[in-house]
Amino acid sequence: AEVEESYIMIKPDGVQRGLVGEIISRFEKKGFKLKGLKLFQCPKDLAEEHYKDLSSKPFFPKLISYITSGPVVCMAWEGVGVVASARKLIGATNPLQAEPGTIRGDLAVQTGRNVVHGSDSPENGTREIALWFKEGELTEWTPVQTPWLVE
Ligand code: YYY
Ligand code: MG
Repeated sequence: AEVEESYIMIKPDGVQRGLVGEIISRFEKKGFKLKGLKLFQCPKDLAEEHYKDLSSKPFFPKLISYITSGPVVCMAWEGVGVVASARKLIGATNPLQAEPGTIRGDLAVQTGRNVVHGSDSPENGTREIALWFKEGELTEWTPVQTPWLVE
């Protein structure tokens, strides 16, 4: 697998329910590298751009009002195979179908309140990070643990 980046976002329900530390911890413990992190009130136009591929779906208006209903935690994570791995850590879109051990499987009940977003391809990872973060908000650094994670 290649070094990739994924846009991971704790949705307003995750923030309101006090799950920020728990969710960040799962990606930290896995061994990915955090490159950007902020608490952010998402404006409607950004939510619509982020989810533009779903704009024709019947649930789109509810999705936009949910995502803009309170602060979200925006994160950029980097690592070998991070996009697919983060999707596995997050679990299925419908939390009732998500496996135990996944974030949604452990912490959520409904699709419309599924606590976290993760990019679905490396291309979208890069696109979404550019959409949600401004220049200067991302860091370049080498965690001391890197040689103990990657040969
Ligand atoms: O990538 P993922 O978040 O697992 O699902 P998507 O199919 O990209 O849908 C994005 C988002 O839309 C989902 O996390 C909840 C919401 N949604 C919904 O409210 N109802 C659906 N039937 C499908 C998706
Ligand atoms: Mg998606």
